[in-house]
Amino acid sequence: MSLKSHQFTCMVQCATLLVRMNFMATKIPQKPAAPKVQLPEEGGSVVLERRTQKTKPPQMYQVVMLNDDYTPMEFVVVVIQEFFSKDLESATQIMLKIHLEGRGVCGVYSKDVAATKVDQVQDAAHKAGHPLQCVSEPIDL
Ligand code: TYC
Repeated sequence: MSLKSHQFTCMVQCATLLVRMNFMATKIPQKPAAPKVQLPEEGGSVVLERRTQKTKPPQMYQVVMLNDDYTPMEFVVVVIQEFFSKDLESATQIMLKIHLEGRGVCGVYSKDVAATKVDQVQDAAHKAGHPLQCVSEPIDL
């Protein structure tokens, strides 16, 4: 049985791949060497040394609901249940805290989600004719 040239090429490529895979699997991973700082006298421009990038967790935002004298307690409880996924008991506790202390945290989210929650609450309150207000505030992690 004679091998056609493309069959032979294919076999060589396959073997090369296997050798490379074996090499990659057995080689101990090493940190790439940091590039050297090039001084102005040598090349005329300064190249900064590469730093390992540290990724920070994203800034989170708490959605705070504010008390007022007019919005009915029942409406606030429904809003907290609806938009902040709380059960009746937790929603009632949050509403009472707001009523007694002036403000209360309904949930913690990423910036965009927190902004959406604020919009949803304001929209529902406006449509129902209540002055209920809520704001989003960045929190320290
Ligand atoms: N203070 C309101 C009342 O007595 C109830 C209320 C609670 C309003 C929480 C707003 O975010 C609020 N009807």
